[in-house]
Amino acid sequence: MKPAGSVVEPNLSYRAWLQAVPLEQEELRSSWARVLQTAEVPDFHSPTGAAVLTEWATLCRELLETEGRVVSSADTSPAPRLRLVVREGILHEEGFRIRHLREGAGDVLELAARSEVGLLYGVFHLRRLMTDGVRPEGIDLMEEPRNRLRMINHWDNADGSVERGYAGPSIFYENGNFAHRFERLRDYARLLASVGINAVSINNVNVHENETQFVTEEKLPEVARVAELFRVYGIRLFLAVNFAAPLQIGGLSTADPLDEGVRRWWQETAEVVYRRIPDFGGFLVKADSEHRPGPFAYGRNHADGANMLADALAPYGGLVIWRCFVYNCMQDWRDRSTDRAKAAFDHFMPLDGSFRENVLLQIKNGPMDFQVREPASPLFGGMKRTNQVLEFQIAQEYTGQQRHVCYLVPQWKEVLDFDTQVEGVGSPVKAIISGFVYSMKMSGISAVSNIGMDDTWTGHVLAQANLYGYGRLIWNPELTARAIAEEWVQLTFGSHPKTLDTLCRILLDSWPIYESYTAPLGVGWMVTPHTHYGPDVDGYEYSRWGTYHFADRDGIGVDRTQATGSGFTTQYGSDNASRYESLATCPDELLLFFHHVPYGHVLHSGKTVIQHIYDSHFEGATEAHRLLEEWKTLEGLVEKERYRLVLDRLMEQAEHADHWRDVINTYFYRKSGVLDEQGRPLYS
Ligand code: GCW
Repeated sequence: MKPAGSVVEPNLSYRAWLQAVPLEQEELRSSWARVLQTAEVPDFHSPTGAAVLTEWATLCRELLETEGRVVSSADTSPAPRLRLVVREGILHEEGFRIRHLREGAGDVLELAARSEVGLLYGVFHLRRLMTDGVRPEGIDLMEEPRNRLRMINHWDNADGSVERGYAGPSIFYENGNFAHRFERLRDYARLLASVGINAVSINNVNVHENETQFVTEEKLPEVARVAELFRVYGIRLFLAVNFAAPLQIGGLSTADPLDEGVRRWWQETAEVVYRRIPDFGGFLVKADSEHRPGPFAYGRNHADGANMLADALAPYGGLVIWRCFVYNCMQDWRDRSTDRAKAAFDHFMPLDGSFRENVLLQIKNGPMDFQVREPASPLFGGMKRTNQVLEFQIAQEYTGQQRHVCYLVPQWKEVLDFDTQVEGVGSPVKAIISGFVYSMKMSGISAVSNIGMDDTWTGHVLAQANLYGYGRLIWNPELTARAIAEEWVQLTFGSHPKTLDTLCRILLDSWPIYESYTAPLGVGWMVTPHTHYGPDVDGYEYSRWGTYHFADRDGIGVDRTQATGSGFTTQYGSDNASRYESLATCPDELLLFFHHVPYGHVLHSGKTVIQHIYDSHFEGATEAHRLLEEWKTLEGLVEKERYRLVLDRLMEQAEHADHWRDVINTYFYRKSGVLDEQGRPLYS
């Protein structure tokens, strides 16, 4: 890292984790310069090859402050070099191997892959190794992604807005049209490729009229230009489609998936799309969910709908990613027999095995909706004969909206590591999703994007760690949250030990802190309706959305047990079902997700529920202030621009955490009448 404050570039936050930070240690720098300065290059066959070379030259320039030199593979002089090789036999199509070889007088760093995109991933990996202080001598490593589909879903609208977007307007669109920000799109594709993302859907799953047009002859040339930019970086483009498109733009009188005319319309549409974009990824569909059209209107089921689209795409190798976020959003809060958490399983389990080979069901990580804490969806492990995609949300809709720092990698790891036990102990979600437990034709992970036009991409500089971390984690779910945080800090802010230590602590503590001053013990919600920012304990309590906490003067929580509640617990494999069913074994952090208990109920921690609520909220707010103080110790170590940006956010967070604390504590004091054991103010 350059000495503090010496970097005057205005756009450091825009560069995110691809900074131009020369290696500081002289010895390290010269040993890398030795093997990287000269590159032996094969004949490349696609623009991806050119991107590989650009990235290598960028490494030389930005990390080694030297100009790279290219030689052809026919050059046999014994000078040290980086050898780029495309070779059959490397394990995975997108994997790569990096080896240090001694060849006569010169040493060679060989980067081999089966594809040009594998080489691209390899060059980005070199950047990580260099920044981490690894020396080239002795390197021998192989990397391959554990998940085949590694996707980002944009919820961007053609009018330029982003549903649940917290980082400014869309980078893709404005005023109902494509915005043609090609440079920015290229920079974005590069960021995504640097962490191994290989698929992107570019429009909101709530497909409005303007975006429905994207599959028409008129709009496809624009889509194709975007696809071309992403293609260079190994990223396939998908579109979210409106199930009622045959009605809306096709001039048909029905969208019934079994109607011949409808089937033909989608086939013709697929043909038109693939003529323009031969490697088009496929369609992403939100159907019969939150008022979106779907097959139910015609008395058909999700398999009828998904398979019809799948048949249209199959001739071209296209995929249908069909979302399982289906529930009754017009619930009557008086109706205690309906439980939203059960809905996805109830809808889709009976259809397991009836989907085409090119259909993937996309399942949100939890049964509700991206809350700060939820159990894993029971569909993981439940469905055994259907291709699956796990859906995370990088956008912090319910976790502080990129105004609060909330590093989500630890949360995602808990989901991936959750043992479904469906094939005995040792069937974690990550092994199901990667296709390891039940072989799947295609599977993977996708997540809702957190980027926009903001200079920082993500609104909060520290929220960049979530985008980075998402890519790294789904490439290899065995990486620890700490290791990923360390990589990100070093790439983004340099390797000063104090910066590394402080920022890793801030990141790793942030999710538990956010959890402790917001909705307690897994109960979720308690947010302001519609915006979902800030506390409103009863905001959704008497609404149609199925999101209740049932707090009264005696207790709180949702009874989802088989014995006395909705029976959601039975959707899990047997050991997990009984673990969640019993108060004796249900983990504290999910207690109120599964049980309704009196405020005096004693947790495994030894505290009563009410005292836990008070304590966690006082501690959480104190901790939020501590994050701010920790950041302040980095003044002078982090350059001014990003120091200020993060400082502002953390100040807002600390103040807002106090607000959460007081609203939640006061609410539960008023309901329960129980005083805080420590006599702290409850603002009665
Ligand atoms: O979490 C909810 C969001 C909606 C979103 C929906 C979904 C795109 O509040 O904004 O719509 O989930 O996932 O479809």
